[in-house]
Amino acid sequence: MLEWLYKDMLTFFPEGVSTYSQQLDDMFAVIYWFSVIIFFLTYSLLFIFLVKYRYNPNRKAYHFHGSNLLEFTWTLLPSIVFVGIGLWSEDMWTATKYEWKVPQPDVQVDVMAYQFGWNVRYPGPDGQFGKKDRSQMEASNPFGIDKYDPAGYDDFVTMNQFHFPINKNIVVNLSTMDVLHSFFLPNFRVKQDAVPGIWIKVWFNGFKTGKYELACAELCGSGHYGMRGEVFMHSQLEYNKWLDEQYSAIKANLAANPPVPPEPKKAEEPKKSAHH
Ligand SMILES: [Cu+2]
Repeated sequence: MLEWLYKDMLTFFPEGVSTYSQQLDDMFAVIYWFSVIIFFLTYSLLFIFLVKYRYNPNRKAYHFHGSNLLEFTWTLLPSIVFVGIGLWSEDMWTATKYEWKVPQPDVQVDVMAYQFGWNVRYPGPDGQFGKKDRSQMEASNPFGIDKYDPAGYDDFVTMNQFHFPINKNIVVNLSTMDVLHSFFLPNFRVKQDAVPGIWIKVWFNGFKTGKYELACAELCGSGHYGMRGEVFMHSQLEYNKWLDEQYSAIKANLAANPPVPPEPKKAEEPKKSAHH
């Protein structure tokens, strides 16, 4: 029952199912064991000294000016450890976080977080996202899909449900409508803040089918605890099947209600200068 007393914290991680999850876990484990060893080392020394040099009326305190060798050592050793971890993690950080390192996407979605849920937008049968226009954002159009762009007519939006194929590069363009949220996929070792007004690319490649949890990892308001989503990782075949179902529903809908292209945007009249 008190397993957690002797089990190390690493066993609390959920199963890792992305291509880079093992690498990140390895790094976490090394940092963890460094911390554990240094913690017990320093605290043992502290207690030994507390007991050994406790108050004794027959012992006189003495003063000394410090030791260069000791100070040199305790500066150099942590420096080596920290610089080492820094260099080691740099590669992984770059590979998982840098925009210019995001691999060629096989599947791309837009995700717009809000209080308290996730809108997911797929490009539709034409494989292309319609343009986005923030001025057209409203409750019924959370992404601000530009109604002047025909590429957006077939885009479809789901809520709190993600479907992806395994062994493919998934790229999520992440933003939020209101406050900061955080896109957290524990099984994939993905965590990225969503920031209003900008789009941030998140990528992962999962190798195991199943249903996984998406949680918001930023305390974003009273409903934060319920800001969850489900990520379904399918085989390519199953994924295609799901996609085909969505596509045929969209095509049927578009055929029944053909979109009326709106009047083209009027060129804005040049504003008259208010001062002279
Ligand atoms: Cu949130």
